[in-house]
Amino acid sequence: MFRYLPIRRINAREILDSRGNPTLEVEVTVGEGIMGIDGYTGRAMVPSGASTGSYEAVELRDEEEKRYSGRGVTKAVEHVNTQLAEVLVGENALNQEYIDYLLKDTDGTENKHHLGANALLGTSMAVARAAAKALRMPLYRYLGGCYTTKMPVPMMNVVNGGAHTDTGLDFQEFMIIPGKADSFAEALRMGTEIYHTLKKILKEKGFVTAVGDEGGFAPDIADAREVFKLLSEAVTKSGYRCGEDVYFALDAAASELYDRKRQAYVFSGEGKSVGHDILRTTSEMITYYQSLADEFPLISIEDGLREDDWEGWQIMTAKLGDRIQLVGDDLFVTNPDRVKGGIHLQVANAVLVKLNQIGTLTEAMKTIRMAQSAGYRTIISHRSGETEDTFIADLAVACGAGQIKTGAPCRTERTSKYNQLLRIEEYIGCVSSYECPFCPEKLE
Ligand code: 2PG
Ligand code: MG
Repeated sequence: MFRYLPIRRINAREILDSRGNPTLEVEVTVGEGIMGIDGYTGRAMVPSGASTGSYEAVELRDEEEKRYSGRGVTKAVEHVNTQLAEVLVGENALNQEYIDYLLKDTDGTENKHHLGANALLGTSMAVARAAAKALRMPLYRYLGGCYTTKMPVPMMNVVNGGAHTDTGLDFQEFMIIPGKADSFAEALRMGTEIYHTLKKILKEKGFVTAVGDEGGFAPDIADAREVFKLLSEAVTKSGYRCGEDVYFALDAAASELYDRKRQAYVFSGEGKSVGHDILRTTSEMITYYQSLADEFPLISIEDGLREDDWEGWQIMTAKLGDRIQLVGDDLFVTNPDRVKGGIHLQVANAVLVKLNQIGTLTEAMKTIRMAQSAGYRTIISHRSGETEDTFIADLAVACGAGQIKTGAPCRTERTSKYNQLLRIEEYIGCVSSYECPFCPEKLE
């Protein structure tokens, strides 16, 4: 239909994310006047993390204390509306890789601190959306092509801790994976039923059922073992089998637990019952994970060790890698160079992909392809600060990621992604596939 779809206008504004913090929304209009069309506008919103990795691309904040306690993004908005618009207007929106090259080049820094990764990402995503719209294609189809049929397995974060709550739970995320299902829709139903059963159980036991940043419950429980016991009960009471129908995953977010001075991972929540912090060394962490995986169907651990401990990660991968999915989040920060290093060192066996960690769609795609061709699994992920934007749902299908992490089936910024996946599965129809990488029949 088009070979040249010129970008005509770019407009960014400051909006709010799910935590009530400012973030960017970018609108890109393409094609106006070409072949007599009115133009198509694509819109994208940028998410924001709380437990951010040190090597992530820089999220530009205004740092003006009087406004939103310094968290405003008017400078990033200004960068989109001036410098980036100047470079991109007139360029071909169908050439996403070149658009992203221009974004990177205009920023000119390795970690995108000049214009802000938030400014770059909002623009990059909005260009893709506008192009898809002009071609009258769903985003997943535009990004992935005509053979995109693989639905992701959801990792549903049903108990929140760490930096996402104020409770004493040291680990950040306890997830359920409804693996044994025939479709994404069925998996989502299973996970949601378990979520509701868990709420009942928590209530019966006298815990609060308030939720954390990602929609998971935030009970006042400090011991990971206790959480897994509750999850097991919720799975069974919902009529499913632990370790056959449903699996568990953990995001330890270990960089947040590590104390350089004490050279150990500090479990202060768990330590409350004994009156002092519980400290764990790298090898104690590995043994701890091993024992949790022996007791529960824990098949995926994210950021089990801190982001700089490549050696520790090597040991952990050698010890646990053949039975547990070891996911690098803060470790890899969606950065192709770090992933390349990890593959070389045989560290981890899965990559968490967060668009705003790297700042452009093309670089994230490069990371995904690199991981997949090295046999690493890929998980497309939300951030703890999200918006109603559903881009990652389409992306997960487009690149055949296999898994998606987008919170509990609660809070609209989380359910919007699940709902978009329901739509996509319906559009794809009977040729869509849902494959759980953890179910025994799927293991080689
Ligand atoms: C994580 C994420 C998302 P945040 O650590 O994986 O769940 O949290 O966005 O706060 O980094
Ligand atoms: Mg993480």
